[in-house]
Amino acid sequence: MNKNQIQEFAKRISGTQIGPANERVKAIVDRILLDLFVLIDEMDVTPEEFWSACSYVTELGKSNEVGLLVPGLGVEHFLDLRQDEKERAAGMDGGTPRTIEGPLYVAGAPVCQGEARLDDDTDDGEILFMDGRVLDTRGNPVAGAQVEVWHANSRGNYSYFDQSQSAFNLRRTIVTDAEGRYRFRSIMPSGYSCPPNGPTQKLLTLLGRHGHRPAHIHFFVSAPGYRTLTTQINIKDDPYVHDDFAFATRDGLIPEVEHHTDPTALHDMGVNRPFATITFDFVLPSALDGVLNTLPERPRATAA
Ligand code: MBD
Ligand code: FE
Repeated sequence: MNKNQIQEFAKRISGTQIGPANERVKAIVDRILLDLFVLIDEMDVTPEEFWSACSYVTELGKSNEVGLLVPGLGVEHFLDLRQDEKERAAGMDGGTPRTIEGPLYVAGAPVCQGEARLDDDTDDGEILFMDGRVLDTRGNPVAGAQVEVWHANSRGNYSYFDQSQSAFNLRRTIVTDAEGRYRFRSIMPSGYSCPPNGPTQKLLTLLGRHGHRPAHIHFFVSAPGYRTLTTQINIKDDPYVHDDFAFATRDGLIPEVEHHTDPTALHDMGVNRPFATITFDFVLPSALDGVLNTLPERPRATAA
């Protein structure tokens, strides 16, 4: 088709307004339609292809997998890259790298002072002790910071979404002590994989891609006067650590993991089987005008 003809029709749709519009929504929808028309025309999308895409979007929504396809197509990481750039432009620097939240956070986890046990003692995965500090960009401890942590079990499943787990299993909010320290006992997570029969994996397969994430642990780290950090650490030995379907692995987010089997070490930690340790400090930049210092609003599950 002639480009002008496409533009004329897009303009006609935009011009059917009979009352006040939300100008932002209107501008975005106008642009999406124009780009869609051009794409359909240039790629000669057939009606069958078009309607199968509509069914796909319907299925994606019905399966509640929109929040899974978004990271799978790299869009959530793209939002991170833009946020990084905005912060750089505003003069915010330093701090632990951010990486995507993903779709599996649940608000309302128990709040613990300084330390917590995350697992409910039903998972026989490797015992994990993780500790560290929350620091400002000059290396001073941040006392009273909230470290919200959530991760999968040894089968790669998250409590709440996996109804077979107890409420808030592997989810806690830990408040740092006077030295900015947090620590927890848990079990080593396994990597997550997209539901094999769901719409996200269906599209990934059509793209010749896998739907696996390396084992990882999520965090929101916040304190008054600091920019809230959304991040994850990745488990170093995981085969997918540099092949994440969600593109969330970043330099600086792959700490060393030490595995301990020595009987004295087991005794000292009060455990009866081998365990792993990870130490990781979170560095928070000070809040700064002109950037988003809080979590972006998005729909999130909440449990009591
Ligand atoms: C996850 O655990 C996750 O963190 C992301 C981003 C997507 C799917 C599952
Ligand atoms: Fe995750």
